[in-house]
Amino acid sequence: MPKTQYTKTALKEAIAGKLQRHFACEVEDATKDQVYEACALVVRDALTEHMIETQNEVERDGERQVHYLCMEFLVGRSLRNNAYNLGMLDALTAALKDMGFEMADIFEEEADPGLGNGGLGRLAACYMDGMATDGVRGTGYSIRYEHGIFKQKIVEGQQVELPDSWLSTGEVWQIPAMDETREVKIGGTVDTYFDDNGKLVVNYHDYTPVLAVPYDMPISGYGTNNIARLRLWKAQSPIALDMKLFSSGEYLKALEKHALAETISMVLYPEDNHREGQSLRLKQQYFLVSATLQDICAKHKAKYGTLENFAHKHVLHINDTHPTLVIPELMRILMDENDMSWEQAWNITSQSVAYTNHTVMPEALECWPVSLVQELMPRIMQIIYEINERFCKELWNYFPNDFQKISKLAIVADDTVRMAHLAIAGSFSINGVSALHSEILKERVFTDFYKIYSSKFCNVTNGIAHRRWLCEANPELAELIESKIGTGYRTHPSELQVLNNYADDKELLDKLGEIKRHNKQRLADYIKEHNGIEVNMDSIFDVQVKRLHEYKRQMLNILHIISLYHKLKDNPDMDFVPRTFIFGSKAAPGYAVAKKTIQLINSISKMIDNDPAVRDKLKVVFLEDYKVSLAEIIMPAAEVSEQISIAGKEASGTGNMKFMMNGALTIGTMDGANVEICEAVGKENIFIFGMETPEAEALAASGSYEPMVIYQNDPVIRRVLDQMIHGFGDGVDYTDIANLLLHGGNGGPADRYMSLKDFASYAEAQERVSQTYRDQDQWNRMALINIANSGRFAADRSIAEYAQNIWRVKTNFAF
Ligand code: GPW
Repeated sequence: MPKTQYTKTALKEAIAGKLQRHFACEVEDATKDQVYEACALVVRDALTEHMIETQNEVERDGERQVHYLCMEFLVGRSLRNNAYNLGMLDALTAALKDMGFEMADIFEEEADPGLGNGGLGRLAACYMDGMATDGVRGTGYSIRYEHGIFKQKIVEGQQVELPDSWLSTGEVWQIPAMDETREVKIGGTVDTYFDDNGKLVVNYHDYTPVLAVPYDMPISGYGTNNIARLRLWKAQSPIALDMKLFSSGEYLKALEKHALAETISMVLYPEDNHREGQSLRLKQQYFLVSATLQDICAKHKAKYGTLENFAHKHVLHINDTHPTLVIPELMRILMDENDMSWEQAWNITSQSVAYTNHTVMPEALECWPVSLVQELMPRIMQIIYEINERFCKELWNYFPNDFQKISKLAIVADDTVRMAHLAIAGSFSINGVSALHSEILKERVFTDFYKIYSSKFCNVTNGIAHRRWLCEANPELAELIESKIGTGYRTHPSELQVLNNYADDKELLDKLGEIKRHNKQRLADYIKEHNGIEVNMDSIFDVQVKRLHEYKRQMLNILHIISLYHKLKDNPDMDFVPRTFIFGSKAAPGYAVAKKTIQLINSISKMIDNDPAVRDKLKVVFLEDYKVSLAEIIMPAAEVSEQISIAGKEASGTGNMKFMMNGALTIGTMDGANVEICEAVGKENIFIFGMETPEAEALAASGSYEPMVIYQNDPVIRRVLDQMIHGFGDGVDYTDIANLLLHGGNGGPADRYMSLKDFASYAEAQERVSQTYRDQDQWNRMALINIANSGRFAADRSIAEYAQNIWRVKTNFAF
């Protein structure tokens, strides 16, 4: 437990002190942003103290450490989270109240650090929380993007991207460690030879040096002083070198190199589940990997004098293939800088790296042109070639004479480097992120690799930071839970199961309904303020928030909404359970269909809101700029959670877990972690619909799917699509979307993700949702069962599994 106790009086004094010293002002004159900063500084003092203690301990006991590399960490706001974890939230709230401020207003001052796109980045952040809490010695590594994910504005129904600047309020949580600055070499040429003593010599020429400056964010855990450190690298140009070039007259070259260096950490690529193949992105990847490994190796050598025991002391965990260059980069450091043989270096490398795959979408599997890798990191390309050569020889033993198979599995082929193949060849563990996804990896995506390396494959189902997503985001619900089962679930989330005993406790169920209503009201107020739409508090709050992607099938939801609109238009007085459909989603700026889908949602929203015949029963709201802090308002207010991807494509999903934990009921396909949610709550407490994976895959493979036939035979669908062609009264033409569904386009088949095929089953499940909602006792009972069985989706549990089964490090978590 944390040793320090924080009293209101002590905090007031500390905050006043910070205000004086940092802003030269008294509490009475302080603005909200100054108070935020002062609070952050007070909290930070506690964190840095703990971080030093944790670092000293790691240094002292020399136990195996986990290094978690990820191009994204969507950490969310820090002030409330740290205050909660340190056990000072109540005292801080009271202190601020005394000083004349509302805690919630002060939290609002903090910008949401958007250093990620969606699920992948948020997962990494949840895992930092889990590592800190479980007592795992973990460090996260990423890039300190100056601009995170863009800020989304909706202008005339369309997404407009604005740059996001988070550093002004985010900097306070970062402690620079200038003395641990590293240099990364980009580009140039390299020559290698063996000298007279048989020693490998590698010479670099004309490369661009880029400084990697570390900024450390201390990530607190709950009920512990253990800190997980998030090290963010900032790219900087080495000024001194530029000056030399300036004086020798190479003015342009100096400027160019300077600019190149600094752009590396300028912006996060906004594509989710998609590779763009930009050269700057590859530079970012190598920058992250090289700086991180140099850092780890330098410290290791300082302690042990050798890297021979590296694999005993470190795990390099790569979050998807984006940091796969750790494999050749570690080989480079071991061989070129530490005189190891290939064999020794390979043993160490392949015993240090563990890889998590997060997608089966072919367009997201990374491949880099050999020419680009060659140009940007020539020595790394040499090493990859050699890895490939040896790997193909190994494959030959398994598949003798099968040239076709070997070229299919090779790391380098058709002038591209296949990052997933490199990751599999160079790691000791490969895992998927839900039971279903891990099976699909073994059986379909990496079938032949699985034949060779079956023992390397495993599963760790994703988990979420339940303290952030339940205790902090939904304090009223947490209080209710704690009044029944105590606070043990905060560190032993499986204790939530005790709530199953209250499934028939009418008083508790009513209370649950009341709390949901409060949270709905908060969201309704937000919607009123931001969208100018008045929502019906008695309607079902039905939510789909996630990145916009065709495979996630926001389109299926939309088609169904249009069909409900028609139903109501035909029969305005029908007995209809009112529904508010809420969307929140960013589209990659270059993803035209996704952007048009956002526009479509907004066109429908407007049409319905302008129609007095339906607008009290049906409503569509598109919430602008979906992000972590907005999700913290949405999750507690949701009643229906839309998890409707086509089966077999969503690796796991994590929003599904956040909703469930807040008592929303899932309408979903048997995809990703939905399968395990269904197993946890039982089929009677979830609304499952649609094709399952084998059926969906068989139909896609057969090439016999014809959405046109469905259009011709199903009058409901026909009317929906006809309306899409005719438009929604605002002059925007959606024929292109209708065509994509009926005829295909962009090189893809008609209705690639089979929304029409699953439509009838989805509509039927939605009808069950409405009928169930009529019985509020029954609904609340189902909500309770969802909450009670959500404990297994806590990140603490996932981290404990990684620690036990993959990393082989100790954890405090008790299963
Ligand atoms: F393509 N995921 C994501 F695998 O949010 F890299 N962005 C990504 O770029 C990728 C995956 C990548 C998501 C998955 O789509 C989601 O199903 C999963 O729950 C999440 O990663 C965390 O594992």
